[in-house]
Amino acid sequence: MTKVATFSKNKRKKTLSKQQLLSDYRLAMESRHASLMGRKEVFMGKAKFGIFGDGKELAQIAMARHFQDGDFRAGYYRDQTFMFAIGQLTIREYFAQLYAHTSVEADPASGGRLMNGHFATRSLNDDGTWKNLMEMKNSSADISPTAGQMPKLLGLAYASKLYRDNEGLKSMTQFSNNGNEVAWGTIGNASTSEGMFFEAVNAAGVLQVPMVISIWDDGYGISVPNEYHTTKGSISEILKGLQRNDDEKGYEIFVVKGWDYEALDRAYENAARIAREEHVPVMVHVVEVTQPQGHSTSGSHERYKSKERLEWEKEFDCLDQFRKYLLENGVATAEELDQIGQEAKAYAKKEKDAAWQAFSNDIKNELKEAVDLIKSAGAKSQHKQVVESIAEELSKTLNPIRKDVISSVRRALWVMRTDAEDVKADLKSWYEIQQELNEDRYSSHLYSQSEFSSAKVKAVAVEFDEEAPLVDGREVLQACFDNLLETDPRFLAFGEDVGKIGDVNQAFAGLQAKYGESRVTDTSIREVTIIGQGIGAALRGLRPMAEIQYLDYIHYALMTLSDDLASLHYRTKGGQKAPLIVRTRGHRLEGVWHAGSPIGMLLHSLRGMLLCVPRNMTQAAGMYNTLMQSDEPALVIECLNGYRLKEKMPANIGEYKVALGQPEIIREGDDITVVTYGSMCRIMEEAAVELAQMGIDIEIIDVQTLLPFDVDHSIVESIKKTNRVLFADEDVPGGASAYMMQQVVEEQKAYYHLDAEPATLAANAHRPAYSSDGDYFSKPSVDDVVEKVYGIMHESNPDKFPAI
Ligand SMILES: Cc1ncc(C[n+]2csc(CCOP(=O)(O)OP(=O)(O)O)c2C)c(N)n1
Ligand SMILES: [Mg+2]
Repeated sequence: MTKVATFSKNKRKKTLSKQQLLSDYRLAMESRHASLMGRKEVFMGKAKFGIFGDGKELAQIAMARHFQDGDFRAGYYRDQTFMFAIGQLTIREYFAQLYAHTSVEADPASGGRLMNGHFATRSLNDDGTWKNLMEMKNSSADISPTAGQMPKLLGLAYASKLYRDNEGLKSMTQFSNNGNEVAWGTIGNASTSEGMFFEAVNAAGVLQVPMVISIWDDGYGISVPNEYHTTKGSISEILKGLQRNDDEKGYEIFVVKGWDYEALDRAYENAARIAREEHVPVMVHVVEVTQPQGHSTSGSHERYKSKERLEWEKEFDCLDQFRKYLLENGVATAEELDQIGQEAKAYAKKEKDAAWQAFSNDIKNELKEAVDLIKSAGAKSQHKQVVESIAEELSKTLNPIRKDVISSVRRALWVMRTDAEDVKADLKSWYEIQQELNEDRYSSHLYSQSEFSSAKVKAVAVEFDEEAPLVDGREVLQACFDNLLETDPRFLAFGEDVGKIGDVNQAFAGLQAKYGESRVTDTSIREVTIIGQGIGAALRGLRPMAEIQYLDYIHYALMTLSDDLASLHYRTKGGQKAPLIVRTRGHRLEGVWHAGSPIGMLLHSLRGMLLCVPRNMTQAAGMYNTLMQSDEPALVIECLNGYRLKEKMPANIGEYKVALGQPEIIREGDDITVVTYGSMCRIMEEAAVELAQMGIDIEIIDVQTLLPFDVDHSIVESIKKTNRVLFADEDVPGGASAYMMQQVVEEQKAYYHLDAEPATLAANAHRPAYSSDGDYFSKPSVDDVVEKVYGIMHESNPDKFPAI
């Protein structure tokens, strides 16, 4: 049965000290004033958008009281009071983020990159090494999509289970103390309608992990009331079946009112104990929560809430109820509470003003420098008047932002384009310095900039004994994974069918029996939380390999991969990392949902991750070895049709490494460069034999990784020799083949070495029809390649290569 934690008649039962109660009241008031002031800042034009935690203060203070060092939060934009309460956010930092202050000192969560109310602690030192997470209270970095926090919440809790169950991890004391850490989630009532919520909640129940999920139920999701969101209008009501009992494992579920201080404290005390000690997930449905200022600065709630509702919200504002409780129990007098309220307001204002000062001073200084430089350049310019008027106008900007400054400089330089260099030299060099600073402010840390960057991992050549046995490709992977499991206790693999049978293609065959269930593990069918399980575990120092059984099913997880994992390092400006390896298999599958080739979609949505497309299992294993030496998240797409093909077993399976971003020439030729990857490499090799008989000698380049792409610009060197190029893959036309073309023709300037139009060869725009004929008529075949290449040769020399 759902346990309803109630507290009746505002009578004080629990003995929290007067000091504690009043300090809670002060914190709640400070947070409330921060919300009230934040909204005004937006309306005054000092910030772009604001979303605040007013109405949710009391529950968050109760939750924070039971949050310990080493614990992790995964929550959403209402949690400012919680972050203040655990000491991981100051009001000044809160406002710095509202203003988008681009300094990590000012806004430690994101260096001004995230909208306000997106919280994060810094798990990493500046050099990319881990801090001791057991000496701090931790928050994963928030994302905006509703319920997007749920997948990684599961993983954060799962890590505790791993640390508790896996003997090999006991020495990792900077991440865990025997798995006693709780992962605390928060979510809005309306967001519980998302699939990710249900998937994560079910998975946590199955896995029995220490996760406490709080639902801040204010009855609305923007303007839409609960009756439109949830069957029976109550999430705890419909999830009653999760409740554990004497015979079955499950959840503890509490329902508690958001204005009931003591009930909240009791609920969270119990929740923390049950989750921490028993590793049982707990749900705390916090009802009767209000939204004093409505949803966000984008609108007002008077438009959609009834008069009665608004009146009720006024009466049951948690701060007013808390005040009543303190008065009725004689904890403080009205005057004392008024005094605290005034001090809280003054403190919030002081901190807000300091944040604004710090933010605007940085820009004002830049503005002053720019005005002076534009003016002095203008004095010597042939276009004195225009240039000086740009400076004049810039100097008068109200609440200037960086764009005002930089845009004025650029325009001044346009005007002075015909002036001598020395007239504008100082302005130009200042602008160049600013460009570098702005690159760091707005565009750094998409990938690791530390010693652990994959770019720093050097290639180690694969070696074969003379008598190297020919084995199935999957056995090469199996040997690689066996070695990783043996040598690195942080490494673990999970996914659908990965455990008992060792994945559907048996690269993990026998490894669960050898290393145990907590290292090689079956999961239920739930792609997005498989990824979340990996992100959370990686955020806590582990090296998970999360498997998506077939590439086409990655769509379920794409949002989390794109919005959360790929952007993590960037959006925290290097404050967090989740070196998750996502393993999957694709290319050359058959059928509408087994095409295995939406590579452009991945390339375009996963910037921030590495994208590896090995042509065989030997290369794949070398990439896994590289990834395990670095700290960046990666997606590795193995060739589905390659597991049973014969490869030589490497002699140095644990040591060799494939450097990322290094294409390999797999066949040399003089007539045309063919750039491809994955299973198309084999198609190209077959086509090369046919073309050779026609007197055409193709050079085949396997790019090996699409992100990064040919970091040393080696492909253009091949084109300098052949003067022709074809980019080929199994994606849609204009998909990854167009990306490769842009990289080589534009970035590497291959254009200047081409004698023929650069060409692409891709699959048809539709998904492939089923079976071998469907494949033949949908995806590029050997025949298609031969005709495409021959056509290019015909264009350049019709006499030698007459039309077929
Ligand atoms: C996936 C997604 N869809 C829509 C939005 C826009 N949006 C932002 S907040 C919100 C309402 C969320 O309501 P609830 O979960 O109850 O949280 P509350 O804001 O009420 O605390 C919506 C629809 C979003 N952020 N993400
Ligand atoms: Mg809501």
